[in-house]
Amino acid sequence: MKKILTLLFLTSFAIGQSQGLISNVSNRNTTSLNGVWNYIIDPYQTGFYSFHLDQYDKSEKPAKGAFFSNYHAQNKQELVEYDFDKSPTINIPGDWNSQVAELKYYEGNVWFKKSFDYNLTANKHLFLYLGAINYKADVYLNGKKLGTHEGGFTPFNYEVTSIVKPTGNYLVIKVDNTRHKEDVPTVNTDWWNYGGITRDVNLIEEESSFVEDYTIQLKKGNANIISGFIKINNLDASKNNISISIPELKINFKGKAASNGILNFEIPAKKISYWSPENPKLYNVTVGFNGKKLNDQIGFRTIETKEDKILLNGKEIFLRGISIHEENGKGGRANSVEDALRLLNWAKELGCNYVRLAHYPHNENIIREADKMGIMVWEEIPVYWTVEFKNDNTYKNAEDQLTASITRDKNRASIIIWSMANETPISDARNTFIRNLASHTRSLDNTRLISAALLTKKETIDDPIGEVLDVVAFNQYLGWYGGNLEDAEKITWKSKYNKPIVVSEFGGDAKAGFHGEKNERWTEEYQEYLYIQNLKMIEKIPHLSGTSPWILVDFRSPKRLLPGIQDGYNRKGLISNDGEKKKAFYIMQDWYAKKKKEYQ
Ligand code: GCB
Repeated sequence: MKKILTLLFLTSFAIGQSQGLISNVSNRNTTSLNGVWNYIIDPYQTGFYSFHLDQYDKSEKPAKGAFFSNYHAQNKQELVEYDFDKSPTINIPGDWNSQVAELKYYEGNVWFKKSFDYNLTANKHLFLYLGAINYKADVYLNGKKLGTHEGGFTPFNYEVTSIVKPTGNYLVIKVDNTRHKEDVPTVNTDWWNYGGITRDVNLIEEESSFVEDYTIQLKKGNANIISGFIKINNLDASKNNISISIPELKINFKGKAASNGILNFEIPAKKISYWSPENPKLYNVTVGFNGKKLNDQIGFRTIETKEDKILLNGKEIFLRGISIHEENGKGGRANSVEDALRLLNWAKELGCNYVRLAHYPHNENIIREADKMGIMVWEEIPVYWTVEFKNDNTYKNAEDQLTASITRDKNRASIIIWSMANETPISDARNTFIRNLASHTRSLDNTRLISAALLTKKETIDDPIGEVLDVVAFNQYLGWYGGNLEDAEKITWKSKYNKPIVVSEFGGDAKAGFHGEKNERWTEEYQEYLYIQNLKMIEKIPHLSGTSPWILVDFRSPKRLLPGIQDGYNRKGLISNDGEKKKAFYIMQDWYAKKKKEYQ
């Protein structure tokens, strides 16, 4: 009987397809699969293709040589040329480059395996949730393919209800971080291509009909209405009772989902204590459905632009920001709450009320911590430099990454800006690509601002994309890639747009502890002088509404090769990767203290 049931399940669930993304995972009933996993380095993809290059997972009965079969020799005579259980181990989450010396520069295929037991209660459903894998993942549970996912910084999930067993499960993931021109990002980036399962792996247990996702935010243009949607996965019409409660606001809303599983709602609210850097108020919000409650901690605030000003809760603000890469200071990817606090506390010390999380969606921990600390966030997708703007698949890939980031983070008050791209060269194809991303973003979330970090020519902001942006941001490197620092005060900027302007990058390299004259490149004094002069120029930029210098901490980049100075690091950090503050840190700190007073 059990066997028949299993078979029925197998046919009634789509295997190999990623389901709708489940949000708010940290507040759900999860079992972590983090920890020690076995890995096999497979540069020739021996576990994926036969010797005549037939892809094993395309055949009905995969060969035992297919690594996802996790096959073990049955007797002393049998030929099997791999064994996960005798292979080395690695910590997950974690990139392979910083954990295994021989993989420091490796770009290619690595297989990972985790064994686990799981007792799934009858009638419950189980999902495998992967926080991020860089770049391409082929995922298999107990030898069955769940799917393939591309994009190194966004989460995805698969239903595994029909596949999981009480004991002896084996989850196998092939990770490939080979760079390709058509990918997002493309082959050329100024950051390390960390490979691996870089974020948390969780099993999520749910009822058969459950709250998959929701938006609970202030309605655009109305600070006294909380609106959004609740999306039920696998709606069971006999249990269609949804509730939203926010006890502190005396909200106790009840409603029903339409037959497509979606409830759209608007709830009037009084006396909301609005979220801001000075008051990072988060409300306990509970979504109830089918006898289960899902909690969240949500802040409410408005963010809008009026002519050339950015208004938070109706009041003009200046974004005192800093750009941040997702690195942990130990030469690897950041992921933990501890990593997030280290970075955000430095930003706070610098006097920031805002961070630009460059150049891809960072882990959810840092966004949640920013929510709690009252730090506003710019979130970006890796449409960086020269992705293939004419390629429809590349567009689809970028749009999917955007959708996943918005789905994951849309209830975080800290996020005020979705960024579409960084330093992309103007062309018709690129303009269309970014316009389409912008309208896609607005269709998913009309409450936040849209921006992109642009390039400029001759101190004039004149990029056709400016038309679709709410905030016009641009990067400039006076005194580093060109221009004379002595001229700083004389330089005047012009903008074609009467919109808020943010200088999303400026800066220069300095090796911490290396001292000299202010005109000696790579010294802390050079960087300090560069900041002093750039700020004199920046202060006069019309419509200026914020800055996010490049960058908080030195970060690894394969493009930065100068021995004794760079040694594989971009040294534009205000802080070294060992945590040492450079002189320029204090210039920026003073300037932000001044700006804070101006906008009080
Ligand atoms: C830029 C890029 C950033 C680089 C930086 C640099 O304009 O946006 O990713 O790391 O310049 O250091 O050159």
